Formats: sequence, C-alpha cells, structure tokens
Amino acid sequence: MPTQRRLANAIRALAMDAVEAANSGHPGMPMGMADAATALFTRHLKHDPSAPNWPDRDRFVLSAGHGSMLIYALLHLTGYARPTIDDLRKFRKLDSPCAGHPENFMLEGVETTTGPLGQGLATAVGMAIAERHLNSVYGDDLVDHRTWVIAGDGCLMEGINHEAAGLAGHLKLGRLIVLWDDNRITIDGSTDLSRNEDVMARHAAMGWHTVECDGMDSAKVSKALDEATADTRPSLVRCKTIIGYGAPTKQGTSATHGAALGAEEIALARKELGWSDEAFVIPDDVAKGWRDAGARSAKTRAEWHRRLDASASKADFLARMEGKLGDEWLKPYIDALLADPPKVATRKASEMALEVITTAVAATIGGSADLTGSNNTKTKAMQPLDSTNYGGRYIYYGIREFGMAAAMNGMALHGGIVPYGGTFLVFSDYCRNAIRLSALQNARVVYVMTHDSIGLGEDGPTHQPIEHLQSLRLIPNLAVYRPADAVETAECWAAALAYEGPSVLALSRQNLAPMRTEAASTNLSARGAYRLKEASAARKVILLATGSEVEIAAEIAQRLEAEGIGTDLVSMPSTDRFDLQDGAYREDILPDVSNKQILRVSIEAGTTIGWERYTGLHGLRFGIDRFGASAPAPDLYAHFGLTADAITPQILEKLGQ
Ligand SMILES: Cc1ncc(C[n+]2csc(CCOP(=O)(O)OP(=O)(O)O)c2C)c(N)n1
Ligand SMILES: [Mg+2]
Repeated sequence: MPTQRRLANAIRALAMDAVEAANSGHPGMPMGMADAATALFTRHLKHDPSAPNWPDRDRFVLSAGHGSMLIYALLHLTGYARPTIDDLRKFRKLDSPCAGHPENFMLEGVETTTGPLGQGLATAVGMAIAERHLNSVYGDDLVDHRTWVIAGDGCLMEGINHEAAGLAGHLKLGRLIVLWDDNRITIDGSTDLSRNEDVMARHAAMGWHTVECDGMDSAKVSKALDEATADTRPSLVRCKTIIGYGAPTKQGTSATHGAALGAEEIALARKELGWSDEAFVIPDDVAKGWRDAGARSAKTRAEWHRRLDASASKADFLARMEGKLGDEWLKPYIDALLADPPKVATRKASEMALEVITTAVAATIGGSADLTGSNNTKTKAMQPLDSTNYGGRYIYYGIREFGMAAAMNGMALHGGIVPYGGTFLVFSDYCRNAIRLSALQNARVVYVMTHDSIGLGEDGPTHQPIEHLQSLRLIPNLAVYRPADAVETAECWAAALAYEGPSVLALSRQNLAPMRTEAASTNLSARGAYRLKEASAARKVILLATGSEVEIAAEIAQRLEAEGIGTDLVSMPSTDRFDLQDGAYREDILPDVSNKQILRVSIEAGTTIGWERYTGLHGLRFGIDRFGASAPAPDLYAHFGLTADAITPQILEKLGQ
C-alpha cells in the first residue's frame, strides 16, 4: 500500500497536469489540500463509486469550487465511471464533464454546483438538515450519514457564512463537518490584507466544535476528523496548509491560485514530490491504493440494502427519494374554491393551498426568513424543525434570506425533501445568487415571495418591488408565477410542485377579488397565460395583466366592451411558462405582434421594461418605472395611474376614439 502522501501526490500531479493542458484553472487549492482530502476520502467518507446515488451515502461538497480538479481527481482515482483520464485531459473543454467549476448536472459524485464562494457550505447546511429530518422519519437503518465540506478562506469570509454557520450551530447539525483550507492566501495575496478576525472563535461562538490540525499530514487530519465525528456539534476543522504544495518556487503564494504553473515549474515539482510518471499517468500501486480506498464502503452499502429490503418503509422511502409527488389534492381543492370563491390576498390563498398540500405531500418542508405571519408559510399542523425535533417540518430560518435559499437548495439536492421558504419579494435580491443556483442545478425549491408590489402600501419604496419580477424572469429555468386569485394560486402551486426546477410565487399582501369563477379542464396557470374573458365583439384589444392587476384589467375590459370595443382579457401568471407553449397556443392567445389591427396592453405594477415582448412597440404598457412611495395601497394605485379610470381613456385615445 502506498503512503498517504504518495496517494495525495496523485491528486497534485493530476491538478498540475490538467490545469497545464487547459492552460486555465486553479492548481493551488487541490495541491494544498491533497493530504487532507486523501485522509477524508480514504478513511472517513462513506461512499461507493459504483453506486453514486446510494441514498445513504455521505455527501461531500467542495465549497471552494475553483479547486475543481480536487474533486475530479478524487472521483477518478476512487473509481467513479466518470471522469475518465480522458475527461481529465479535457478539463475545462466543452465536451468534458470536468467543467471549470464542479457542476452537479454533469458528473455523478458532484452533489452540488459550487464556485460562488460560501454557497457550497451554505448548501451543505441544507443537506445536513435533510439528513436529520429523514433520519427522524425513517430511522437509523435507512438514513444515517454525514455531510463533509471543504471550504477556503473565501467561503468563510463571505457574508453567507455568517448565516449558514449561525443556522447550523442553532440547529446543532453535528453531522456537518467543514474542513477549512487555511492557507492564508487568496487571489490578492495574503489574507492579512483583508482579514484579522478569529475565525475559530467566531464559529465557536455560534455553537460549533472547532479543532485544528496540520493539513499537510493526513494522519493528523484523520485524527482531527475523528474528533469532529465524535462531537455532537457541527465541526470546523482548521487544516493549516500550503497552497500549491510541491511547486518549489511558487508554493505558499497566490501565484499558484488560479494559473497554470508552467512546464518548468511542473518538472521541478515532480522532482520535489518524487513523482516520476508522465502527465496523466498514475502508477499501478497508486491506482490500486485509491481503488481499494474507493471500495471501502461496499460492504456497508450491501448491509444497508439488506435493511432496506427488510423495511416496511421500503417503497415509501424509495418513492420519496425519487421525488415522486401526486397532485390528487388539486381538483377537489379547486372545486371547493369555485363553490365559494374567497376574496383573499394571494399570500393567504397560498396558505390555504398549503394546508392541503402539506397534508398531501409529506416531503414538503416550509419556512420563512422571519416573516412567517406575513408570508403565510406555516400551516396549522406544522411543527417547528429544531434541534429537539428534527421531525418537524417548519424551519424558522431567522433573518437569513441567502442562507435560507442555499439551505433549500441543499435539501432539494439531497433528495426526499421539497423545500419552500418565504420572504418579501423585494428581498429576493438578498438571496438572488442562490435562486440562480437553484435554476442552474434544477433544484425543486419553491420561493414564496409575498408583498409583491406597491400594493403592500405604507412600508414604502424600500419594501416595494419594482424591477424584481422582470429581473427574476431573466433567470433561465426559473418559473416565475404571479397568480391573480385563490384558484390561480392553487394552480401555480401545483405547477411549481410538478416542475423539476425552482419556482417563485409572487403573492399579494392586499385582498384580491376572485377572477376565476368557472371550472377548467386543465391547469390554466401552468400554460403561463390564458384567456380569462373573451371579446364579445370583434377583438380590437388584448389586455394582458398579472396578479393583482388582473382585477383592474377586468374593469377596463368591461368599460371597453361597453363602448363596443371587443376586448380579450388575458391573465398571464407566468410569462416564462407561456413562452414554452406551442406556437398554435401562443398565436391563439397573442396573435402575431405585427398585427396592428389589435392593440395589446400590459398592466403590471412593476417595471414596464420587457413587456414590449408581448405588446409590441406599438402597444401600451402600464406599470411603474420609478421607485414607489409610502401610502395606503389604493392611494398609490391612483398616484401611479394604475386604475381603470386612468388607463381606459389612454386606450381609447390610442384607438383613436
Ligand atoms: C462569490 C464569489 N466572489 C468571488 C469569486 C472569485 N474568486 C474565486 S477564488 C477567489 C479567492 C478565494 O480565496 P480562497 O478561498 O482562500 O482560495 P485559495 O486561493 O486559497 O484557493 C475568488 C475571489 C467567487 N468565485 N465567488
Ligand atoms: Mg486561501
């Protein structure tokens, strides 16, 4: 058996060689953390490269995603089917799963996409929550694993670290273990340039166990990991390392952080490390040593399968981990709404839907960033998920929007959980990059974003979203819904649960009149836009509105029709879902925009930028292209000209009447 150092040197060699071949990438981090990672992967991590999706595997998150060659080397060496040595040779090339940063959708064994510093760790917090929750549901026999993270100085400097570490400490997530690559170097140079806090004391103050070790000695790292494993608190393991270790003239400096070392330095490093093999060649003894390490948990997995086969929960557990959800709840619920249409805010309508959904779908875990009573995210039966009851299904995230969103990504990616969480729509900016990562990773997370316009009233411009709806619609893969009433809200919830990616539900604070009063044979909101009311005379005008403005558009439609002007009223809860409909459907709802016989008018209490896509340049767009103001909602709607009284004459004028 080769020494741990020799095993680690295989990581160093592959990192140097792949970055050199790509002439791009980050060799320093993998070379510095190679010994620590070797300790983790050969002695502690429970995984089986032959079954990357084994539900009870430990989760490993490389939060310092720029060091992607570390995880690629580890997956290759321990025996995952991919990446092959050829994949590694093509590191950072279009047809390689070894992308610049680890992408969970490109390679099994990559649990989450990382690269935006700090977020990997915050995502891992969600994975650790998911593990404890599912453990409380299914017991130790089926769910009993850890979440390991490698984080750099950057991950621990980012603001999200405060949110994530605070949440993990509060929830006492003892199965979360973070290895800190304490190399005292970032891109700009020494960490002395920008940091002098005591990172260990900060984590200790947040309820973490902390331990320090020589990160260049895998036996010492292993001992520290044993200590971390034994502790009941989340652990921060400070690994003192040398960035770019092995590169004789560059190690310990930021020169190794993010650039190829160069042929000369690599030749010197090979000598220094006693590594005589050519680029991308792994000697047999090392290859075997790594394969044996990779096969370590095969027996554990076989035993787990035996327990699963014997378990009465087997079918339920497997279906849940596959993420299968039914929507049997939807039709009876909508029938009940239609029988007695309520005039409620859509945030309240969401709560009503959630009463039904959280009963029907056990996988849902709700929460809010300290706006539970405003976001209406907690249903009556939901108990808090906390350190005394991981079986609870409601998380008080505290005022941590970014931490909440990243944790929800982690829960969704872990599997077995469908997380939803609330805040005000305007604070979607606080967690925007995590929403973006939900979308990139196709994580089924539902963002309940209430107080979705000036309609929130008195709290004023800091709290009134203007650009938010449109800017969220810009994120690929993200489904953005803004329902108009209780029926649409239920439909949007159903669509969000049926989608394998993330959704935002933008919901009103203020009460809204029921708009949908007749039964439909399909989920109309899922089509993005649909005709709520058809023109009775020849169609001259199409009114497009979303959410709370559908009510205003309905009033305008009535007035135009009274003048004999045929007007379609189109409710458009989701522009992005509408864009995905087939051409015939889109053409039916919104005939060719170059058809100047029909005037298209959009009404949404937010920026008008972007609505030309649906109105054409000759159409009319009503919205708000400035910041809001503090006043009661009806006064604001009048002030910003979003009323039937203000809009109808402008349409008539445009029609030349
Ligand atoms: C949110 C975010 N900001 C900035 C970057 C760009 N970036 C990538 S690595 C890095 C330096 C990180 O330093 P450290 O974590 O110590 O990594 P090391 O240099 O030790 O490998 C920066 C600023 C990023 N990836 N994510
Ligand atoms: Mg560093």
